[in-house]
Amino acid sequence: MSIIFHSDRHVAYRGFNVYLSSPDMCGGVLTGLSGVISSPGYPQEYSNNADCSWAIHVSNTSVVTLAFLDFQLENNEGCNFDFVALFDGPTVTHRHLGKYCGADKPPNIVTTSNQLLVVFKSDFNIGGRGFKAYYYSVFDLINYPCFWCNCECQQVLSAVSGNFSSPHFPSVYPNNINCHWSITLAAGYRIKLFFPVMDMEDRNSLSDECDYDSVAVYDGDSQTDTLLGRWCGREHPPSLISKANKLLVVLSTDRNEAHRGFSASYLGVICVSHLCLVSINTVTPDP
Ligand SMILES: [Ca+2]
Ligand SMILES: [Ca+2]
Repeated sequence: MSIIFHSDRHVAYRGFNVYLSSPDMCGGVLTGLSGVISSPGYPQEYSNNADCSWAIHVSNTSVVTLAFLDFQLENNEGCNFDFVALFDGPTVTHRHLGKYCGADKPPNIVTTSNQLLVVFKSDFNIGGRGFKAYYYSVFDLINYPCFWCNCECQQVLSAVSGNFSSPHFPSVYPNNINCHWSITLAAGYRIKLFFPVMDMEDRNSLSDECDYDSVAVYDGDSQTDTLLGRWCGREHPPSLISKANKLLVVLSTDRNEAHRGFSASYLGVICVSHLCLVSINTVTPDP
């Protein structure tokens, strides 16, 4: 069936709306965060010679879980007559996740990518109630470990000296992360920060900016405070001194190309005029 709609150069009306509700309609492309699919006519018996494909496509940073709520198809060994087949990607050439028939509900399926193909076929006779399943997208924590929750890299540091580094350092850092290290010392301290290692993706050669991956340092506890600098590539930041007792370090990475990252060390110092001394834990700073 095809529907062709033409309009000319002038005079327009509201148009029309078509509902495709034939019980034999099946398949489609689903891009919502979750959704329901069922065999044609469900819960009535599905038609013979059905051939339906649902391509489920969720966001790039997610994987798809499919759970069956009901399942009753003609049964035979090998599921050659009527079946539901699942593929770990958009086409039947992708990895086969299973082929099911009969009355046993298939197990829940989780893809390794953000796409799942569900194929339902029936042969020329003997049917069943069919199936109903729902899918939902689940955050892909394997490829995007820190994207959602900043789980590995949301740190508040309050010891008078310390070290920190990009996630997984000295192995490569993850893509798509946004990490914050917030150093807050007692009032009266200032913070001296230096980076023994800096190995990030290079600057964008067109803009000459650190557009891809970067380490930024702010002179305070938020990104609205003065930016002391933003670095990438193998540029070594100079050692930095905060104007007060707080510093914020932000690591951002884009979706591809990762390097070893950085390691950083900081010390609380007490400054009198231009002279800054490294403090010892037992010394109480003079505000
Ligand atoms: Ca059949
Ligand atoms: Ca990158």
